[in-house]
Amino acid sequence: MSGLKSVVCPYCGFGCKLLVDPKTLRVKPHHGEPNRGKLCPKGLHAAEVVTSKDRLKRPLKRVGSAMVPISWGRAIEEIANKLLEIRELYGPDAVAFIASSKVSNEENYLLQKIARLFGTNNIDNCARLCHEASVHALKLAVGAGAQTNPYEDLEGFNAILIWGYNPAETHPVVMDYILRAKRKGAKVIVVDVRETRTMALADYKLVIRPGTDITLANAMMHVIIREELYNEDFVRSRTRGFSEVKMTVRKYTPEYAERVTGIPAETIREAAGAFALAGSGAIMWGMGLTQHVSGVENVLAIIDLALLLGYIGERGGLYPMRGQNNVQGAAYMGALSEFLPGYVPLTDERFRKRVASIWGVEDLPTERGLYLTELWDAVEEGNLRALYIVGENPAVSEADFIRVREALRKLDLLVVQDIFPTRTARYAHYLLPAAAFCEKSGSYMNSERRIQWSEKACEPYADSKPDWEILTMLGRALGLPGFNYASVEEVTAEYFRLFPELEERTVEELKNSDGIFLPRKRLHTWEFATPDGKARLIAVEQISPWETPDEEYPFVLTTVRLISHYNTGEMTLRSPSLVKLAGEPEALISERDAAKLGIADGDWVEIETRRGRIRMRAKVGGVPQGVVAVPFHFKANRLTGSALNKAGTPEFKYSACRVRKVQEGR
Ligand SMILES: Nc1nc2c(c(=O)[nH]1)N[C@H]1C(S)=C(S)[C@@H](COP(=O)(O)OP(=O)(O)OC[C@H]3O[C@@H](n4cnc5c(=O)[nH]c(N)nc54)[C@H](O)[C@@H]3O)O[C@H]1N2
Ligand SMILES: Nc1nc2c(c(=O)[nH]1)N[C@H]1C(S)=C(S)[C@@H](COP(=O)(O)OP(=O)(O)OC[C@H]3O[C@@H](n4cnc5c(=O)[nH]c(N)nc54)[C@H](O)[C@@H]3O)O[C@H]1N2
Ligand code: SF4
Ligand SMILES: [Mo]
Repeated sequence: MSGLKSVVCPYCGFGCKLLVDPKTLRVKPHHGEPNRGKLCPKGLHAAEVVTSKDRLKRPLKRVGSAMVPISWGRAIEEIANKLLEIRELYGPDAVAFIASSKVSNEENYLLQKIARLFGTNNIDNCARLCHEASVHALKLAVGAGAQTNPYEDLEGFNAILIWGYNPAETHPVVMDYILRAKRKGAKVIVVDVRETRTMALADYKLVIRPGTDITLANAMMHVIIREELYNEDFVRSRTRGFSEVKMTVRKYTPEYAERVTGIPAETIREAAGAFALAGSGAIMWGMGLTQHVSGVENVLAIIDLALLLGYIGERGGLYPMRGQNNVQGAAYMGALSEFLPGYVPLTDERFRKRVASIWGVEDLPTERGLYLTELWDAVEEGNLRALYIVGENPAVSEADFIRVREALRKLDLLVVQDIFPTRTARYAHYLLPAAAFCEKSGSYMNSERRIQWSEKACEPYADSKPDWEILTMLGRALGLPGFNYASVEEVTAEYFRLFPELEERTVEELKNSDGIFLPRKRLHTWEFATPDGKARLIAVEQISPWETPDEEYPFVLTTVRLISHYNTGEMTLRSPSLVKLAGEPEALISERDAAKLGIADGDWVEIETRRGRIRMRAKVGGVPQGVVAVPFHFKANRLTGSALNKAGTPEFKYSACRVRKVQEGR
């Protein structure tokens, strides 16, 4: 044996496995599934995060304005006492927990167990900022809130429609699957508000005006129904709601859609025809659809498109490509304020009581908890007094973050458990150092719902501890039943008991496999997960963004991702190789707008919204007139607005802004 440890990549939800040398921490790609010998730069340089000298070394406690060392035992005891005191005074819902889609299934499982045994459903994770609109739409339409097919199926489909999603930057390794499909003749259609790197390989490039996606989807369905290209058998036998959709899309002619979306009517006809005639196809989508006030409806529209064509099971798949390395696992483990583990509704009495009995109590709270994005108003209103955050950086990742920072400052108790002193940690009363990804073992679930075991490759840094150990101590200090775990495997075995598909499986089996799909590899092949087994075609109309451009703020601002930066940058900005690769951030502006404002490549510009302003260098080209795109990784959320969609996700992808040339960056 090589002695290399098989570790799940700590970055994106594609879920590559890294082979880590325990002595040098050097990384090589795993040659099996899912990454097949490939890694992107982030995975390749992941060890630089572990060895960063910025790592948190020991627990710290705020005393006045200073953070002073405190022992683990004292820190946990004081935190538990404070939480109990707040519960005594204000009730359990005055406390909230933010779980982390960066940590293992076991760790997410333990945190939501703590929250619910403590008495609250105030438990959430960054899925709320991300694909929760997809979860809600999928639940409504097909009954299950997750990706339907494995990555391997992508290679067999005749068409791939990529919508508001830029995997060339965000899931680089899935691009290999798309390229292999293309080499076999698959048609690739890309819909985005700008010419992305992903678009470079498209047969059909649809550059759309921000926020007009429903109009495009409806126009494509208009063409497909009109030209009788839809799958009549499938629609009749496996769906309900066709006549309403047919009626709704009648007025969305390609000519009408051209005026709204900016895409030529002929291109819409051709793309719709090509997708429908392919005979099989995947739809892959990302934040370009979900991060709008119309997020749920945007996703419903493209699910309708797939259902009309019968692109389900062997003939197609729905791919809401998940963001963080364990965001899918966090959801399955129940770290969401509206669902129990497995996306089971809180109101499902049978399941809830079963979970309660496994945990040694009678029942669990039934009322929906606060969404992550609702916490800040709750603090302002005096209803939320304490927040326990594991691996999340809301002071940077939440919309209109000035408001969030004010709320963080007002809390009676803020605990931050992270590997780094994050921007959020500046407001913490207690700062707990967590062990990083390869310093602990546990299981993770990637976007295709594959549970993978991640091995420990080295000892925790300084006095840091694995999150599951910290949470076990906390559960015990709070006096909750069952927090006696001596190993992470005991937690794995416990969560296996919650899922009928895993009940018979063992942790050993998981360790010795290329992963286990939960609940199974392909969903909806024969029937949908809805009560009657049929999918719902749900007609949707175009919905306006929350804040539209006007004379004062004439541009549309969108926020996007870059390959070598990751989310709030706490990890990637501490990785010297990635910082070197990344170069300086740039704001994209169209040639015409730049000429009008006298802006040239490399000039400093100031971008301002009703919330705030930031400065950045300009890059001319790549976006249509009227649109400005900035990377989200730095201070973009000084600008964004806090309006939420039905699933609680902010409209990160649409704000009204103005732009001017300035002399310098500060
Ligand atoms: N390198 C890197 N990889 C990452 C991450 C990272 O930060 N860096 N983050 C991870 C996470 S958490 C996530 S959720 C995923 C996200 O992965 P993606 O969804 O691919 O990420 P984004 O760049 O935020 O948005 C995708 C695209 O939406 C487009 N867009 C914006 N507005 C609209 C619109 O109105 N309509 C349409 N059709 N398109 C629009 C943008 O131009 C952008 O190209 O990436 C994951 N992978
Ligand atoms: N404007 C704009 N804003 C956005 C978006 C956008 O597209 N535009 N996208 C949104 C989306 S999709 C997402 S997912 C969010 C992401 O928002 P966040 O989840 O807040 O962002 P990250 O930077 O990924 O933060 C993860 C944190 O986990 C810590 N961490 C890493 N490993 C461990 C570990 O093992 N244990 C512990 N305890 N901590 C660990 C890291 O140090 C880091 O502080 O941002 C959202 N915000
Ligand atoms: S594609 Fe995603 S999982 Fe794979 S190495 Fe890159 S960041 Fe890691
Ligand atoms: Mo995300």
